Amino acid sequence: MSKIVVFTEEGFKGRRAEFKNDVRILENKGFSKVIASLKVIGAPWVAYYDKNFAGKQRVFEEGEYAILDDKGSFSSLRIITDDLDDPEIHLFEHVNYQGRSVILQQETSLLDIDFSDIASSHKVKGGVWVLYELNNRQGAQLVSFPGDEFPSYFPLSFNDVASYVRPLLPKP
Ligand SMILES: [Ca+2]
Repeated sequence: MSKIVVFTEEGFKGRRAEFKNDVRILENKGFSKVIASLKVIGAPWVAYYDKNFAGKQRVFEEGEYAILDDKGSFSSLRIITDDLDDPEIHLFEHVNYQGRSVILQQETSLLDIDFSDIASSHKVKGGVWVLYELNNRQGAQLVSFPGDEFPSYFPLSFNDVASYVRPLLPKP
């Protein structure tokens, strides 16, 4: 059974709660902007700075996270139950799917394909994708789901930022 266990202090200490379904408003559970460590069992989750799956975000795959860079920041939690097979994302140089484009089906450094700090819109044809501000899975993240179409990164404060992308992979 997939779940996330959250704690109000680093090192899995403090108050604790377990969730098996999306939590749109952590405040209602008494855990708004207090999560300091967490454990993920099974399916991956996305944690968001704002309620209702908005604002800055970070993906957590199965594992234990004793210390969080984003300690005390999260306001909502979303479990990823989407089909992770056949990942494919189309990135575009300009907003509204204009300009140069690339089609990606696997983890890619955008520096290697001369597309770093360029993307302004995208369409996800399959899988769940994580876009990163910096190379090698570093910096701010943007998580996008199957069928998502983002015509502009400006509202997301992610324009001409992405340097690295990867699909989440299904468990063997
Ligand atoms: Ca651009």
